[in-house]
Amino acid sequence: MTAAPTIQAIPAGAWPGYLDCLDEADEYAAVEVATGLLDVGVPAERVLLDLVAPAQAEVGERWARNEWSVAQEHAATHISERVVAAVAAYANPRPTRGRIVVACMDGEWHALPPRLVAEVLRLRGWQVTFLGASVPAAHLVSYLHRHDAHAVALACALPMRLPYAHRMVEACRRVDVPVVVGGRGFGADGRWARRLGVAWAPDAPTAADLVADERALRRVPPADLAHLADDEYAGLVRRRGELIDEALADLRERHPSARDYTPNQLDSTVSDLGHIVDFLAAALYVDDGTLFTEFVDWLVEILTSRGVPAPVLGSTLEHYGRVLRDFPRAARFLVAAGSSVTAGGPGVR
Ligand code: B12
Repeated sequence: MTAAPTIQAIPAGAWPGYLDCLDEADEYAAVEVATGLLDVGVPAERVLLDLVAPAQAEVGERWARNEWSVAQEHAATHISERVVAAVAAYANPRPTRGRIVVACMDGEWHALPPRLVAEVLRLRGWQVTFLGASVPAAHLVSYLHRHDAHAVALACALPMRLPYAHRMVEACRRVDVPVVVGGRGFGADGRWARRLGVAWAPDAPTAADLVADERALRRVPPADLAHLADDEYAGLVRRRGELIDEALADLRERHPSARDYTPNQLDSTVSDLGHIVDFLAAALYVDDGTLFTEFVDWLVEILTSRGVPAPVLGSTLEHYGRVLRDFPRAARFLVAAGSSVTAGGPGVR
């Protein structure tokens, strides 16, 4: 008897075909591409990590370039969720190891990345409980009290959620369950996880290796947050609403066209002004101005692709700098990010 052929990697042709399925919102064809790969022997883990994950990153790029609407992004993400479910059902592994609880930080709605991690852990024999998006810390802890978990894997896709991430990590520690974190929110090299004193994995396979080594999971240097004693983070968070209102008034004053914004434009503007405060607060929390500059560079690209000129953002950063002059760290971060805007930012053409 000859064994079925086993292809270890995704064939080059599968990728554009799969993206076309997402583009055309054809969930049946997308599921067929994925299960077709499983049929020819591609391991389920490869389908999840080398097909679904990079396709989602491409979805994000298309949205960022304003080529795809929010609706197209939502449709594509829904299809990816269907594909993940189909791959999981096809592989159908039985647990042989302890329980890992996988959850998103409070306020974090990017549930698909940790879902991929959850499925990889499952494929490697763990019994996984996936709690999904935005899990409040208190609820996570009471869940951990009731279920004996070997470890918790916490996801954060947006750096602005890092202060919440820290609270959740601390809450898990109080019930003595080791934690591994992951997702784009911790920085490409995980440097903000190190600042928060928690084990970090860049990807699902590394997370799987880490949870299998409980000592490594617990052997992490403690959090390094002495800078929080200056109260800048807490002060900024307390003034969040007032800061956004004032920044909007300043914007209307300096750029009269902003007075005629449609309700949708106004919504996006208020949301952007809030994100500026939230990312600045997160940068203060981990005491790293590059967190804020990276966010501002990203925002310049988003706004430019939607026809909003970068100087509008520059003047808002100057405004925040003026009203936050008693916050020396914040003022420094704002100046650094402002110079990046003036210089054109890395992605601005
Ligand atoms: C789909 C999507 C959404 C969906 C999420 C739905 C869902 N069910 O997940 C929705 C519509 C909710 C959404 C909302 C928003 N999103 Co969004 N989203 C995305 C998108 C396109 C795909 C996410 C994804 O599935 N990625 C695929 C995974 C596999 O990639 P990954 O993160 O690299 O994951 C790997 C590792 O990081 C690691 N990992 C990931 N998580 C974890 C967890 C653990 C525990 C471990 C160990 C490892 C680990 O392992 C993974 C596999 O190896 C990304 C683009 C992108 N590049 O990711 C934007 C993106 C993350 N979103 C973005 C933004 C800005 C937002 C919004 C703020 C938009 C808005 N204005 O409202 C909101 C914020 C909502 C919130 N509060 O959480 C930006 C973030 C930019 C930034 N500066 O931080 C991105 C990058 C888009 C872009 N190109 O600009 N989004």
